[in-house]
Parts: sequence; C-alpha cells; structure tokens
Amino acid sequence: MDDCLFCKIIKGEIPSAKVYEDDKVYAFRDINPQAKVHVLVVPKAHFSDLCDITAKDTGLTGYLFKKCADIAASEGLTNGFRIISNCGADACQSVKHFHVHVLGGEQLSDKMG
Ligand code: DGP
Repeated sequence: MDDCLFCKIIKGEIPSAKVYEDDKVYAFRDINPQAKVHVLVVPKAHFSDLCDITAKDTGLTGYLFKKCADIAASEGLTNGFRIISNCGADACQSVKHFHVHVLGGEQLSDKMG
C-alpha cells in the first residue's frame, strides 16, 4: 500500500527503532509510548485491521502472536505484559495497517477501556 505509514516503515522509507524483523513480521518501538516498553508488531503484508484478515491468513496471525510473546520475553517482560489491537473507529485505530501493541515493563492499569 503506497500511502500506508506502516508499509513505509517496513520498507525503511520512514525510520523506526526496530526491535525484530523476519520475512513475515516487523516490530518497532511506538513513537508515543504508553508504557515503559511499547512495541508495535505488524505483519509485513498489508491488512487494514483484524477484520481484513481472512481464514487463509490465520497461520500468519498465529505466527505474529507467538512473535509478540517472544518479543515480550526478549524485552525482559517476565512479570507480565498486555497485547492490544485496536480495530476501527470506536477503538480509535489511527493507523490502518493491522498491528498489535505489546505493553509492559511496569504495572499496567486494571482498566482496558
Ligand atoms: P493505533 O492507535 O492502535 O492505530 O496505534 C497506532 C500507533 O502507531 C500509535 O500508538 C502511535 C504509533 N505511531 C504513529 N505514527 C508512528 C510513526 O511514525 N512511528 C512509530 N514508531 N510509531 C508511530
């Protein structure tokens, strides 16, 4: 997607603080961290949000969630972490490329909404 911010980050056209990369996923630090550790994990393939993912893509999403856990471990989040994926306007999704937030490194709020 030519006009997608995260596609440009994945391609290196916009700089980012890379945490992890392989052929399927890219992970980088959120520009506006909401916790001491705040990493965005995105598929390299473009999906606008969770609802854009079809049954044939579930292998990729399972892989991405496993990578979230691996990244949490590599970031030292041994006391727990939270993953969030905002989907659509009511959830305030601001970047229309499916992504998972990995948050941790401190005690997080017990409120999720
Ligand atoms: P969401 O609101 O769920 O769509 O999350 C989008 C996140 O993307 C938000 O936490 C801020 C982050 N973000 C927006 N622009 C940039 C950027 O240019 N670089 C980085 N690293 N993060 C960005």
